[in-house]
Amino acid sequence: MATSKEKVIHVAVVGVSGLESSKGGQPIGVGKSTLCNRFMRPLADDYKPDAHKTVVSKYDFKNHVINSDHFLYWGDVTKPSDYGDIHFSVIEQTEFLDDRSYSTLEGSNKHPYYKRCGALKLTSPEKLMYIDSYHQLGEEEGYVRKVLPKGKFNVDGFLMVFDVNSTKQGRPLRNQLEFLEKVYKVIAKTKKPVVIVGTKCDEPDDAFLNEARAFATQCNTHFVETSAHKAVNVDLAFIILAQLIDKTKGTPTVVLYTVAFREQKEILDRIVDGYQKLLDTDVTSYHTLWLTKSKEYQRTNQNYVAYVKRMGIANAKKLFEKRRKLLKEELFERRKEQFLSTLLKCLEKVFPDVSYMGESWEACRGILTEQSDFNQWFVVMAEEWQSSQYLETDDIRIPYDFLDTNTEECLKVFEGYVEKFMEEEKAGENAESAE
Ligand SMILES: Nc1nc2c(ncn2[C@@H]2O[C@H](COP(=O)(O)OP(=O)(O)OP(=O)(O)O)[C@@H](O)[C@H]2O)c(=O)[nH]1
Ligand SMILES: [Mg+2]
Repeated sequence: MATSKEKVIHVAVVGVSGLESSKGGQPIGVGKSTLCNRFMRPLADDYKPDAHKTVVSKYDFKNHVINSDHFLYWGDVTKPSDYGDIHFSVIEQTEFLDDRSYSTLEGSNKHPYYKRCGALKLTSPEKLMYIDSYHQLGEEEGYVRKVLPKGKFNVDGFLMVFDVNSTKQGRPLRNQLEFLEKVYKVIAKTKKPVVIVGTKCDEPDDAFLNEARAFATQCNTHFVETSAHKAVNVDLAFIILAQLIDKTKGTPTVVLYTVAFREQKEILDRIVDGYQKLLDTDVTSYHTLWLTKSKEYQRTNQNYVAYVKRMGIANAKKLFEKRRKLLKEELFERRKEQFLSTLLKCLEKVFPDVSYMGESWEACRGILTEQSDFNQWFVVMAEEWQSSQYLETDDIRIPYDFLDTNTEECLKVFEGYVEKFMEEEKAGENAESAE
């Protein structure tokens, strides 16, 4: 949080929206909200890429979050940089459409959207910080209530979004370019710095990318390739703008997407590796419970905390459950081998001569149950052997129901024993006749 003396950089994020979005293609947003979302609330569990709809009801449009304006107040955030902390306050210029008529809703500012994008002094008394549109609009309760300070926002600079992904939007490049050129003319008059931000660079279209670069050159400014989905270069775009606004914050240095992506990936790989190692060493029984462990890790383990930050709690749980499943499978396998080995020993001991074993495995089973030393080889349990605590003991006696659930393997042991016995007997006879 900035103190009253520290400078706050007020950023307006602009780009195609509303009716412009649907020109010549599907009305899919260019990524303004996701860029803001990743920047303001970067944690994996706070990143909601598909929860920022701008087609709303007249009723929701009046909600304090939208407040009948075509801009959203995303709140304030402090980011570290090589030149110290930088404080940001961010708004997104957008255009809300009526969910019935698909026409632009009538807001407080009556200018066309491209002109509104260049507005420097925004006012909206009691406007609330926006988080997401799915639940916040209907039920503000449960959401942090932060009011736009004094109901005013004075823009220091602009991030102009250029969507470089063509496949999903189906919107011709020309339409986006024409719109941005119109916006740029308005912004240029304000004399405020602007940075062109390539969005969705994780799925770029080369023609769009080249055009976006050329457009930035034409605007005589920097072009930053970002991906909100992959959390690449998002902070950098805002920091470069801050450096253009406040010269004490250093010289802007653009980092290529490929370089930034590689760095991110290396960090992510280390984080995933750290959490996996934690699970491998710390979770040694499949009875370990996620609820207990996740609470403990949250308090005490940096690897876990870092993993949840980047990958989210659901993925952390998924890896944890995968580890438990593996442990369970390994234990089953180990115990199965032990029981089959006990079965072989049992057959050798109880039937030194196979002619007493019965004609079939089924018959042999019957005979085994009648043996006086049955309990030396078998254990009868109330619950199924797979769900039994018995699996985690050192007892290598065979759970009796194991013979039912693993008939095939038991049959193999039985047949193998008979075969070996016959072979040995034959070998003995041959040796005798040779003498
Ligand atoms: N591949 C990819 N898709 C993205 C990225 N960021 C956003 N999208 C997708 O683009 C769509 C629109 O994103 P928004 O951020 O809502 O777009 P917007 O510019 O705010 O849209 P409006 O405010 O309605 O004009 C969503 O379906 C996102 O999932 C990204 O980094 N990579
Ligand atoms: Mg939006």
